[in-house]
Amino acid sequence: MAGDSEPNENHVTSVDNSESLENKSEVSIDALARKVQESLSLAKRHKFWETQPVGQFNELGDTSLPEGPIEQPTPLSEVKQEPYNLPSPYEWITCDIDSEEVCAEVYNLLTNNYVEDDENMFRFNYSKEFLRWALRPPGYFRSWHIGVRVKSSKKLVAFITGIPARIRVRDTVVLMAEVNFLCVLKKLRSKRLAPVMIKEVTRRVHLENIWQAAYTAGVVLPTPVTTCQYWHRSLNPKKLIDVGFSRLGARMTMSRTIKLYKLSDQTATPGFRKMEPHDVPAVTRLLRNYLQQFAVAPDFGVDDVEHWLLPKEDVVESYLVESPETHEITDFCSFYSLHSSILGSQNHSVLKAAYSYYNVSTKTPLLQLMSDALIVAKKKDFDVFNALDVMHNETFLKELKFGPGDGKLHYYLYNYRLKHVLRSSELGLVLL
Ligand code: MYA
Repeated sequence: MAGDSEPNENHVTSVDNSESLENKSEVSIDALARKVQESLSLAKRHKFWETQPVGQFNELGDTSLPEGPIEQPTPLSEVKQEPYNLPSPYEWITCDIDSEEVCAEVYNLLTNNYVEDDENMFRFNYSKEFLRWALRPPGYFRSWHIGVRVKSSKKLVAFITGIPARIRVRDTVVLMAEVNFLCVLKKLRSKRLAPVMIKEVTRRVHLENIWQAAYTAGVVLPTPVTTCQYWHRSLNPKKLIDVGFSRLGARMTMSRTIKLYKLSDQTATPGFRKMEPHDVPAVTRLLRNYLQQFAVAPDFGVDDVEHWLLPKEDVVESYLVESPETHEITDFCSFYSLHSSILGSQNHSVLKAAYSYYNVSTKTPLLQLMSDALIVAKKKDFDVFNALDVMHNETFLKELKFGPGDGKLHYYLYNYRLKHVLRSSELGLVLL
């Protein structure tokens, strides 16, 4: 998550060659090599994921395998009707995210236990309104919002969710579950609870006759369809440096850094304005057309655009360009608001981050559109603007002074094989 304003140094581990190997027999070198090989493959074994219908590491590069579902659906009557067994102190619950009380429990679990950066300096802090938005798209299933409680105390200790989505993979639109917010209380980690939770969400997705899923993770699992990198654009460089999110560049002073990241007060594009409800049909047309060019992208209808892209205070922001002459909607940009808790700072507790969502440029150059997005994000008091190198984002990142982050995000499909790993620019899907 943390972004560096200057590139990291490479620390190459070197082998000590001071003692010549010449006198040692080849056998012992062979044995050593085998040992290293074994320990490496042991470290890479995935006891759970090896049992799942996902592309496996040993299949990578095997283009004889067909693209598409790995396993065929089973008749619904054969889907297990009862939940999977949990260790005896725990019980399943279906979370009613509409309930203020349940939403607060989920919020607290995630705020204290969800994703952190590698150095444990920041932790995602999804707001309650964000969670409600993320978990209740058109056609959502309440049964896919799954919690685990301690039977005796009723404390919520784990969570996982799915939401339905139509995702196009090349020419085929596949009904999928987008799985997110997998979280186990810190104290209960490494007890193999996650595989049970994944199996339970899979069972509940199967009960709705859906057999594929999409998800992202910071960890490498069998096997990513693509790997993306986060880029960060400082909006409030002083705060970012104060809290250790970024570092002062070499030969830079604070005042030069502030000047470097300064943005204009006014957006530049004539006709640039906030999206309104009456724009939904035009934005749907624009977005559908645009997403067509990517290998994997959502198949958004008007209801999806209304839900995912109509501005919602402190959750999602969308702007578009309406031609002053023709009143045609020609371009669109959006970002969502996802703050992080700052774990060790005296002066600040929240890092306010805007995340680039879906952007479409047909008339306004993408660079100019995103420059305007930065200006409105700065006005709304965000500290940083984040973007993945998906879609055409690479064309504006460097020029708009984004710096590469140290985190990678891997995208996965469940029960759907792609013949080739995708470049991140071939991906048209942003998961929250
Ligand atoms: S990504 C966000 C994940 N959440 C966090 O990073 C929050 C902080 N971490 C935690 O809460 C825990 O560390 C979690 C693991 C819960 C992540 N995705 O119980 P364990 C595998 C998938 O002993 P714990 C998101 O939400 C791991 O490789 N698998 O481990 C998308 C090992 O399996 P294997 C993961 O640390 C989630 C096993 O779990 C992940 O206590 C998509 C160890 O289990 C991960 N992020 O708990 C889920 N991390 O031995 C898949 C570890 O094989 C959905 N593991 O290596 C699949 C589609 C399902 C629907 C299908 C429908 C058709």
